[in-house]
Amino acid sequence: MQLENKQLMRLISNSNPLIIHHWDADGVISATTLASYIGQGIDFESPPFRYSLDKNYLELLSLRSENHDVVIIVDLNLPSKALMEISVSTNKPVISIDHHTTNDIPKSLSIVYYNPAKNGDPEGLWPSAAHVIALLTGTYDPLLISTSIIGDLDNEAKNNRIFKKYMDEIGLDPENDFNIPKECAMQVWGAEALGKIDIIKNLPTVLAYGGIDPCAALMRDPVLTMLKNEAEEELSNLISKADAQLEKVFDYFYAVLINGNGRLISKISRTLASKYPDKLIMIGYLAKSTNDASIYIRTKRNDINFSAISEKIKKLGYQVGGKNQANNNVIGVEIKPESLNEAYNNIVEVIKKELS
Ligand SMILES: [Mn+2]
Repeated sequence: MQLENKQLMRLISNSNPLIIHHWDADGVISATTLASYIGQGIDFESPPFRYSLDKNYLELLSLRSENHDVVIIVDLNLPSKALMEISVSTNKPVISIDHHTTNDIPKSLSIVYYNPAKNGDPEGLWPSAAHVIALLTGTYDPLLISTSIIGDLDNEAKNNRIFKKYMDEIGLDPENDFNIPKECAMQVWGAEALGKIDIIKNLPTVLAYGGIDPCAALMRDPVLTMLKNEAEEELSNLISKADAQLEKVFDYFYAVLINGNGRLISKISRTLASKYPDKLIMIGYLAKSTNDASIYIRTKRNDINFSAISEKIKKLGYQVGGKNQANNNVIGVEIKPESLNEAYNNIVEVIKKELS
């Protein structure tokens, strides 16, 4: 079910939700922004770095949602099947607020779906889910929303006009003061990179109800700082390694398969796609800390039919997500760790075919 903004806000303002958020900076800030608007007493949950929810997690959600009247899911880009499963197992209506490109729109009456970017976002008008929520609620911390945009876009945020607008609002220069929200985003990123879901889940409570400037709170947290430093060190090693092992598959299509401890594939793929703006980069990666395997396909080129590639990978039965923005085209595929090699080879073939 898709509601108008006003109807949606009437529903949300009077609700007492369990908020399930993505485990990245945008997800944490989306949950924080929504909670600050609704008020006290909200509980937060974030799935352990998985988009497919198993029976145990659905049971946990059912317990966690007992004292709530609705489940609100932010920035998670869950398949409609997973949204249905949550609604069925919690016996609660589900609201999903998102900004990812998708054609998997839930049809059920028990699910309210709000996603202004579902058909794509070529102009970058919906750079973060937290921005979508800020527009809905009208109350937000502009530094936090700037942080959410950097969380999703990284350095590309500098060219995003929505990001510039928020920086403007606090009197910060989008270029010269970029590091202020960037550092803030990196504090969340460290915990995400090292698979610390319990720390991540606790952040919206601290940020929404902690009573001090939220970015200052993130910067001051010594555990977050330690995790960030550790993750940054591993990241720079892995980027060099991936770069050195990157192999030409076909024309401008390059790929590499590597592994490491941290959940670092997104930043590795982003760095290499920026370093080689005229190439299509595919990275297969196993993160040992959470035993997650994934494949990221990324390019700054805008002349490749990414939705066609994405559809073909889906047809092979893989869990596919992604974004199609100008200069930020990405497909993320979740793989069972034991099938990473096989999936890597299959997807290389799909892309090769599509490009030739
Ligand atoms: Mn996001």
